[in-house]
Amino acid sequence: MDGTLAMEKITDAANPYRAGVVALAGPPNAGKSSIVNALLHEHAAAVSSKPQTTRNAVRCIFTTDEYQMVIIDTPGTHRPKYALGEFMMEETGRALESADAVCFVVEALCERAGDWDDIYRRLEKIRAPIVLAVNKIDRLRGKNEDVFFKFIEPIQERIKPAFVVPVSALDGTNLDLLASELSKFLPEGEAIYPEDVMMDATERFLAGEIIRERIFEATEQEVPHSVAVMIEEFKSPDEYPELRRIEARADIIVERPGQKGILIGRDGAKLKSIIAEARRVMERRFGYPVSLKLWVKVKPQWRKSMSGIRNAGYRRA
Ligand SMILES: Nc1nc2c(ncn2[C@@H]2O[C@H](COP(=O)(O)OP(=O)(O)OP(=O)(O)O)[C@@H](O)[C@H]2O)c(=O)[nH]1
Ligand SMILES: [Mg+2]
Repeated sequence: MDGTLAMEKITDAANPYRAGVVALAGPPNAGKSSIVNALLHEHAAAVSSKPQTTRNAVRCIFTTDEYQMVIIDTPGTHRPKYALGEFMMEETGRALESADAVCFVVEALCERAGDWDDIYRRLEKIRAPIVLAVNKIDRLRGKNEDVFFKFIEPIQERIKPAFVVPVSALDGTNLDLLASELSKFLPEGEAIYPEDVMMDATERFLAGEIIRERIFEATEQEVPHSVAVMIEEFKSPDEYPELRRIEARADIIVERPGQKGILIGRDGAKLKSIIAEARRVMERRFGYPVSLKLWVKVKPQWRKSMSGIRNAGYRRA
């Protein structure tokens, strides 16, 4: 018998493959989606400088030779004001319940850390182990380490994390360490998804997220939060080989005529630049030229009622 082969088998038995679910949770704007994207080396989840960018629990898949981690990127935990916020918090709640481990992501030295009581109460109900990821540490360069330890002390006391990792989604600091610490909590088992699958989401959904992300970055105050994107048509050459490009058409829903005016801009300039940006991102993501048509429609108070949010595409997957 070949000695090397026998050795490999023994090693495999000692390090069985692991597969399971990690939920990434935390306050809005902490950088959860950015961490997912940095881990996957792909612009998978929507990211913006505005809080409450993520609205659905999005399953992303990180596969290595040793484990497959299904990372659920969740909407940032906040006290909902409207039906849309309630939907978002249900998404986060279900993700937390289904997780083998929770990665609690906070922004280093965040000034709102005193307001996280609701989040702590949620985490206290969870049985899964918690890893604390303190993100944006690139901003701490040159600062005294004591500031960092003073910041994390009350968080540690409250959630009793199994491990604390200072990370930066921006420059990649400690992301490997974070993934390997989280992987230790995954149960033994076969991979759930094929190894080349990076997200459990349709291209149609991703297209909507890309457009919404561009709108979040291009608008201010209430406007981004009042926007929903509904993909009305999405035809890809993968499905329609006679096409040479992706043909997508979407409605942008806003709550007030004034918001429609802002999104369209003078002579349509704002909408044109949103279309150009979204096309650029979609072309890179999907690997085809993209024709994109957007219409802005007003649906008063859509995010304030269950029927409103359902009609805007927010329903339980
Ligand atoms: N300096 C710095 N900025 C970061 C880092 N990670 C994320 N950001 C920025 O923080 C902002 C929020 O990032 P997101 O990834 O959208 O945050 P999120 O936690 O997913 O937010 P919600 O989806 O709203 O809950 C964006 O402007 C990011 O570019 C980091 O490590 N360093
Ligand atoms: Mg997010």
